[in-house]
Amino acid sequence: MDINRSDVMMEKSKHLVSGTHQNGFDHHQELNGSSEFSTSLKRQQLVNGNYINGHEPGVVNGNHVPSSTSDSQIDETSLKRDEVQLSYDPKLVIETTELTADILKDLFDDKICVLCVRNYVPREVCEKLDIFLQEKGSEPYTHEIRKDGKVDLEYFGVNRYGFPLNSIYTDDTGKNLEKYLSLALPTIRSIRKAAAPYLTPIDKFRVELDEAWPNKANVAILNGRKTFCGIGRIMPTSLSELSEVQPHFDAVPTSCFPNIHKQFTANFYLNVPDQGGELEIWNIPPLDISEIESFKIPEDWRSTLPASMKVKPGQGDLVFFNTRRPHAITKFHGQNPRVSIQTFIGYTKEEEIFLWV
Ligand SMILES: O=C(O)CCC(=O)C(=O)O
Ligand SMILES: [Fe+2]
Repeated sequence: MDINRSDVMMEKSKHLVSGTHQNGFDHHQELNGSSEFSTSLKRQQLVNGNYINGHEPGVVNGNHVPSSTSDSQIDETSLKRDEVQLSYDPKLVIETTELTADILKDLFDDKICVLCVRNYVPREVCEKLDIFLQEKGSEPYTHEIRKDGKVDLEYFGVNRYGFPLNSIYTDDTGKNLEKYLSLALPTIRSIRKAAAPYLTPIDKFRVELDEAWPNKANVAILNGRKTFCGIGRIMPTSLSELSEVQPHFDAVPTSCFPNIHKQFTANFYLNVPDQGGELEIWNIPPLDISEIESFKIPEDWRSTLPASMKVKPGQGDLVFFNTRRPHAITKFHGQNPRVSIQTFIGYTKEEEIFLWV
């Protein structure tokens, strides 16, 4: 595994906490001391992606140690590696090679913040779909912003292939809903055709989730019809700053899915920029369903939040997290745009899963 492509780092300038563990950390260097932290770090270290669960990359067995945020050691886990301060609990960002019920449950219970499966999508599939999506995906993919009880759709430098559910939020004629439902399966099939003879990342994910999860795990149903999942997201380099400035959260209105209890997202990265383009996420409790529809993002939300965690996705990686935690994408440079396929995942109190976008 390439060292740079899987960086998980703390936002540089933000708090260097208590300092109990300010060991100079090198990925080939064992942490000294016998604290619980150093043990868990050896097991699950994701810093720079070199050691995961104590194994060399490529031979990770996918076992994960069920984690708990209640014994969070965030205040004790400040590490200094080069110029970067790392001060988060490494158990919050987990890599696995396999989607198992246990690891999914830890994510759904918010015991972990980010779940990654490196190289989930084979390179051939990334390349085929990257070409397809860059050619076809030119519509703006706007994001819903709640203002004074109303929803606005704003552009943050993401283009799309596929018609998303949020297009219905600002339309009360019903036309966009009909368009959304009638395009859902044809769009899924057009991406399937572009990836043939391989599986699309979403098809693989759907099957694996269904097999791993003990309860229902399927595409969502809206008005008795199957929804869309697996939208193409194309982010041109020149606009990448727009996604960084203001963190956001994603929360589908409960009027669409009355049973939704939590919302997650799965991103499959097909093309990634050389520098930047990290997923930045804040480990604060996900916004609650009861407050979410009236929650207004503060003007400078970023400055009110604690230090963030950053995960640098590599081509082919799957990154899975709770969308009701604030998150952003850092600006990027280099020749490659940032191209991904994404789906939301709803989770009910009955622990059923449904996908849509
Ligand atoms: O592209 C990413 O890394 C994250 C996209 C995002 O905001 C989401 O999936 O909710
Ligand atoms: Fe998001």
